[in-house]
Amino acid sequence: MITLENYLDSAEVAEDLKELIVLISKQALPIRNAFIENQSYAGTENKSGEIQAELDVWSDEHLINVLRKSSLVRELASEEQPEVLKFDNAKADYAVVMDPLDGSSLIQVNLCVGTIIGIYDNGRALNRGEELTAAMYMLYGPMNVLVLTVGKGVYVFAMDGENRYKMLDGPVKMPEGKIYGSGALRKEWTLKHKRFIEEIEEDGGKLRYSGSFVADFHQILRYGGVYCYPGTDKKPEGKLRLVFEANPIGFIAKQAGGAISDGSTNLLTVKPKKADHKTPIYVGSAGLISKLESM
Ligand code: AHM
Ligand code: MG
Repeated sequence: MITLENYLDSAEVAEDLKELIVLISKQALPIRNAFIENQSYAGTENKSGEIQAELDVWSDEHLINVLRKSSLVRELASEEQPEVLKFDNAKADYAVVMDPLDGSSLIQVNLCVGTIIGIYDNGRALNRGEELTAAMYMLYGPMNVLVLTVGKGVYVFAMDGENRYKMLDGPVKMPEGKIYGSGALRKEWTLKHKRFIEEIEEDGGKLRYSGSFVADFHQILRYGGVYCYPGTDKKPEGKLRLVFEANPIGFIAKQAGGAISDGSTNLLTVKPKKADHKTPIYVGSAGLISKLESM
């Protein structure tokens, strides 16, 4: 049995980075335990104008407090915060970007949701995705699963009854597959997006879209295919965010042999203009992404 800690030692990760990753991984349990108590909507909006669920707010505050107290983090950018937070107690040079609870509208219907995290080692939160030091997500589904890369391949862990993570699998190789899911209304899709999806369907593609990016991506990671949230004529930048969603997930996809794009450019090379920079997202099997980019 290989634990998360054993893996981080064997990957020769710096002690303070190991401490940070393990600390974040331990928050899966309190976050999950909070699901029953915090079911309603908080009545506030985040910077993207989305209504925040109580749980979005709770998970955000919980992670902010834990990370502030750790003294390991200099800057923190959260999907639920209007500005990048700066902590003056930092003894280390890590910056964290996070979506504290992705897919939170699905909690009430008991579908899978998760926490997305990216870690930079230069003390600044707004960087290109390719500069990430580590990226991970925790999925709250039938199992509590942790998917992690420290830039040395992608590893999957599952939580046991004692809040310890054991390795399930890795390094993970994303296959070329035919699962697809797309956000935005079909009637609003651009011609290029429509053609891309139709070609996947003609090739035997199978639709799987839950409304939780992190869970939908996890399926793509294991079975191959593509997750899309396209831009539309009305919203050319789409719905999802470069810093908190695209970059950590894209870094994991790349480490597993997949790719991420806005339809024409590798998103990991894009410098964020601001914390809530939105972008169309296509993430999945390398062959499908390169086909899209050449269309
Ligand atoms: P969230 O971070 O507030 O949960 O919003 C992002 C979510 C993604 O998880 C999901 O893929 C998308 O929004 C679903 O949007 P839609 O309902 O428009 O398909
Ligand atoms: Mg999200």
